[in-house]
Amino acid sequence: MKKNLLSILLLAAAPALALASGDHAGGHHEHQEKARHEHGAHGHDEHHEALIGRPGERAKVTRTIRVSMADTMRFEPADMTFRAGETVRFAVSNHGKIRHEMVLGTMDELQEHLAMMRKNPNMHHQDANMISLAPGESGEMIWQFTRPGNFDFACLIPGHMEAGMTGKITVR
Ligand SMILES: [Cu+2]
Repeated sequence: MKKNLLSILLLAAAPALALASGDHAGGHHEHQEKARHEHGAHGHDEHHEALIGRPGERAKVTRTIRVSMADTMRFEPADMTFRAGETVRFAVSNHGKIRHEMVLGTMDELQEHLAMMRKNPNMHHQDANMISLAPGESGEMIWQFTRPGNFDFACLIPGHMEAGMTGKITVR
């Protein structure tokens, strides 16, 4: 009787185990999807859609701003004003002898991103709201500012933002 009960339990458990492992695979997949989604949101898309704006379309560019970055840990210009809705092409040049980058965001987002960079110094990141340039390199970033507010940009190479490599963006 005891043995019978045990085999019934085993039989009952078998499909449950199969189901559980199926669930596990599904759950794991979902987890990855979720993680990727959260990373994307954190990384930039949704945040920027809501705050500083969104990746711009080349056809809608109404202004080009030339930005230079240098080993003095300064952006030139370091203060910019745009109108809400404006799509801007940033033509960025690194005049230094070390890598620099220009990352758009709110100060909170930039600080958060900086903390991530500190944890993973070798992390390579590339996103629509940023441009990273090797010494002597030039590149561009097209961005649409969607709402009024006070925003920031910074170089998130370790030590650079701390040394003052930041700038202000005002959207009216
Ligand atoms: Cu820098």
